[in-house]
Amino acid sequence: MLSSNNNIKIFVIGPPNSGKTAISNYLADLNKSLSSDYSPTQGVRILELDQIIKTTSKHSKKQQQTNVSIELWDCSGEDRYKTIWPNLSSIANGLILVYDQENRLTERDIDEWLGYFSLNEKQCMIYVYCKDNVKKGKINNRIPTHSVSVNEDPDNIKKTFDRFLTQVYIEMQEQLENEQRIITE
Ligand SMILES: Nc1nc2c(ncn2[C@@H]2O[C@H](COP(=O)(O)OP(=O)(O)OP(=O)(O)O)[C@@H](O)[C@H]2O)c(=O)[nH]1
Ligand SMILES: [Mg+2]
Repeated sequence: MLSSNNNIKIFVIGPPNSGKTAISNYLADLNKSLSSDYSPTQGVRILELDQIIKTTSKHSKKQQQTNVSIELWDCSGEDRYKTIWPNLSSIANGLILVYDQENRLTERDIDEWLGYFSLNEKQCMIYVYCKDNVKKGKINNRIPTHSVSVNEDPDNIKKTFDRFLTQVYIEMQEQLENEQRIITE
């Protein structure tokens, strides 16, 4: 299905109380207006943000900037909603899996969560949410994984999110080009 490249839907999933809403609020600049008490998300809440993506043209090698509107789908971590995610998979352009550093997910858990969405590895990223202090160290997940903290090092969330967004955008462009090629062949 051909889709507009300037609207990017990123789903934020993971276990309950793992930091999905905290991270989503930070990315959408909502931190100041909301209490930091834990309040479980019901179903899904959609946060909107605008961003500029910088890429290099494959043909002219020139730098180009594109204004994109992003929808962050901050999903509930409750089991009862899990059956809904595969139905929404076709509209998702990117997926962020969040888990708490105190409640780490196994490779099997990670595969199960990512399996609700049929996206490729370039469209996925993992955040290990650290409530207090960020424990550095290499994490061997097959998907790019970053330890992040809203309180301690929020800039790292922004930096890694921007990089991920560019990668998702490039992947969307490539998929669109492939679809167009199939149509015109
Ligand atoms: N700094 C900050 N912390 C928050 C914010 N929202 C939640 N938290 C804290 O972050 C931790 C995780 O909470 P959430 O991010 O709401 O958890 P979640 O993964 O969205 O949980 P579910 O919605 O139930 O699936 C809790 O300890 C909250 O107190 C926020 O806006 N800012
Ligand atoms: Mg939430």
